[in-house]
Amino acid sequence: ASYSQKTYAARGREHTHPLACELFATMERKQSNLSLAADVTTKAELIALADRVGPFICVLKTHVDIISDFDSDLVVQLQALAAKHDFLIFEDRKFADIGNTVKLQYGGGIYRIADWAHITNCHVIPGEGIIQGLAEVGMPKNRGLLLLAEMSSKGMLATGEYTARNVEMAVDNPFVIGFIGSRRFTEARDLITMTPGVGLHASGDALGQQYRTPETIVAENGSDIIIVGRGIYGPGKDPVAEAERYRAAGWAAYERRLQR
Ligand code: 5IU
Repeated sequence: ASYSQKTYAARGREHTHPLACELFATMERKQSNLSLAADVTTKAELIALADRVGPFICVLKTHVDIISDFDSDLVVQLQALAAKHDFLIFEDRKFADIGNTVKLQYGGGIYRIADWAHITNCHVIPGEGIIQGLAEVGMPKNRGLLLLAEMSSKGMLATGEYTARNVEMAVDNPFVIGFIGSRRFTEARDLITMTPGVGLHASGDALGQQYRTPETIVAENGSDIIIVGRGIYGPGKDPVAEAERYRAAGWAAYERRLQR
């Protein structure tokens, strides 16, 4: 059977990457395939949002370089919230340089991403060396990498042959746990797809974002995790109510997929 026809629980039991096992187990425990894209710009806002929405998500997706008052205490607090609410942390760093440089960016600098982010991601524009460089830092720490096989924005250039090369590189490298993209890409091994650009509220924004529903993404396309940002915390929203609504919608779409 296709991996998209299997339960998250079964995939977690059978997976060869310990981080993927942990992620699937979390999803099953919380009945959640929802990731929050927390694009807020202060430490206090990020901590407050993660604490309120934490109970409903399997993954907290961060952009630490947009936090105006970032410090190492933020990371300590995020890790405590990850333990309290049972979620993983995904720093959406989108590395894109040569292997040697990304090693330095991932392991060091102000952010020391590899020390706290369970998951990060990269573009494969530089070729396979980027994955090798990140793996040298991340593998010993039991981290996992997603390749940016597609993007959600209008006119994005990651299509066709480029997407196919992402899939080949992912299949070949044990540090890679999956993709950012809109669908399930391969049955060669159990790679996880996470999809941004998910919304029940709008069709897009003024800067090229495009939204599709959890039903399309999870039930029809076979993606595993929906990533939702402004649909949860945007202007006038109640983040707790919206997080529960998206959790329920994502999980219902997963249950419909199992019955297809
Ligand atoms: N994001 C995308 N599209 C992509 C990738 C990442 O939207 O292709 I790769 C990020 C940007 C933002 C979040 O952090 O996902 C989506 O937020 P909204 O749900 O608020 O649009």
